[in-house]
Amino acid sequence: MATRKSSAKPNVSAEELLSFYREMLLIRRFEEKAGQLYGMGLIGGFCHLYIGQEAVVVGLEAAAEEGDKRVTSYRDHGHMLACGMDPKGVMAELTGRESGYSKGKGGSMHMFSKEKHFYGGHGIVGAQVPIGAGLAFSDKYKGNDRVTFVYFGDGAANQGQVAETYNMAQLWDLPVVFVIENNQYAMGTSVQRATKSPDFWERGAAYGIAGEMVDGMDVLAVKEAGEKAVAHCRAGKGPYILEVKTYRYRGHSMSDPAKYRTREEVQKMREERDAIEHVRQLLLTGGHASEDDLKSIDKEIKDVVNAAADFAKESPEPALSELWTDIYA
Ligand SMILES: Cc1ncc(C[n+]2csc(CCOP(=O)(O)OP(=O)(O)O)c2C)c(N)n1
Ligand SMILES: [Mg+2]
Repeated sequence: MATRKSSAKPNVSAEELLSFYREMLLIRRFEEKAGQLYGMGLIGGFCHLYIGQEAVVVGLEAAAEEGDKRVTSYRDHGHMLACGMDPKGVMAELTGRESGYSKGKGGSMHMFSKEKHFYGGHGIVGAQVPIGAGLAFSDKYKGNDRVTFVYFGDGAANQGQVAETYNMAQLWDLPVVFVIENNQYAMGTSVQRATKSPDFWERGAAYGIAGEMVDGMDVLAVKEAGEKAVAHCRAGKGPYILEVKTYRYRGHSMSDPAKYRTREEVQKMREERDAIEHVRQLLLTGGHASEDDLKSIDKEIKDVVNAAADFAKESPEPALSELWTDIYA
């Protein structure tokens, strides 16, 4: 913790720190609950948890404005919660219930909210990247100053469609922030085994795209970098690449025993770099909250998550007739 650049930043208000704490904790507790429900057989199919990466999306959402868009991969629960989607609707979708965001027919990887400008949830690695550029194109075409956040992983960053998208986005000055969530693994493949050019943000230089790397375990640093990126896009200067260095504590998905890394590696990140603990310490040492205040926030968040799980469990499964609705042919 001692090496964090922003720990001494005086400019963040107590209110903002508290909201970061709440938002990150909501994601973590929600994901822990999803893990439990998965273990109980209440969630089927794939389920990719976001635990460890909370500061990325919370920091960037703090830099977003109403009407900005977001699109991401299958590791998407945190993005949905951070942009304000209802935990009840998300949990109900995870458990395949009719009150879920996709009426129980999409599951963990396929949820959308037009109201919150959340465009999924994509199971095909990298597919969301050109889609995100398309969303940004629509805003540019309409002449508004909205920005699209496209989130993708270190594994996805090696794909050809990402390079093609960079080229077109820069050519057309599209207002898109490419957020590479570098959690250091793509399933069981570490970044070191996947590329000899591990500083993903630097690849933007080949297309003339500005960018930078940021500590993704520090929500304040993420927000600051996000604001810079967004200002660049809104000013009509085209895309921006943010490589956010982060870490996932759990396996790739619920079925991954994570044998490709040591327990000590994970433990070290949890103990020394945890983003929620970082903000907790800032709140306590800055005198913005007492241990009791934080305990009551924890309880409040647990209640929200338990209510979401109860709502999901009590909600019926989709009717059989739903098999024939919302399909193309
Ligand atoms: C086109 C494609 N290839 C392979 C897969 C299988 N797959 C799912 S996730 C994944 C790893 C992606 O890693 P990364 O982009 O780093 O994202 P993370 O899971 O770490 O968030 C792979 C290879 C897929 N879903 N789609
Ligand atoms: Mg990854």
